[in-house]
Amino acid sequence: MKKQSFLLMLIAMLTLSSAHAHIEVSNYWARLVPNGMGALYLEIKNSHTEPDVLIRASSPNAKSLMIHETQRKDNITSMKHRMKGIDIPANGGLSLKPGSYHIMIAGLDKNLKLGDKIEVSLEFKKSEKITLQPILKIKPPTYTQ
Ligand SMILES: [Cu+2]
Repeated sequence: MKKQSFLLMLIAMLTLSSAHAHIEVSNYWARLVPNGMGALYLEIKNSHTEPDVLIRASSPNAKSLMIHETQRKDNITSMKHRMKGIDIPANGGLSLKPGSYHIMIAGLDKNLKLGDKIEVSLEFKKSEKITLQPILKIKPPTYTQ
């Protein structure tokens, strides 16, 4: 193959891969709980043939966002900080929902109230960063204590 045609093919491939978004985020909302804490829930769909990882979340409206996993063992609920993020399977999805994975929000801006939107950026190992504007709501958890 000539060097020039190889370069053209490479450019075409790069254009194709950047034009197609493999990660889609839907059904996102945030729960506001007293004392500046909150939790973010969402669904991630990965239409790529390779797995990805949700590695980090950040928001200009809060001091810190952490990826957590709620675990229930012998009737005791605890939260685990997922330091390395959460895997998103290839051609699959991941749900962050009450009683399971969630993004813990700490030090939320005190001026925010129910019905307000916050801005959250999600970072992935492979895919580009996604910015969302979830609404602050209150919903009961899906599990009982
Ligand atoms: Cu948590």
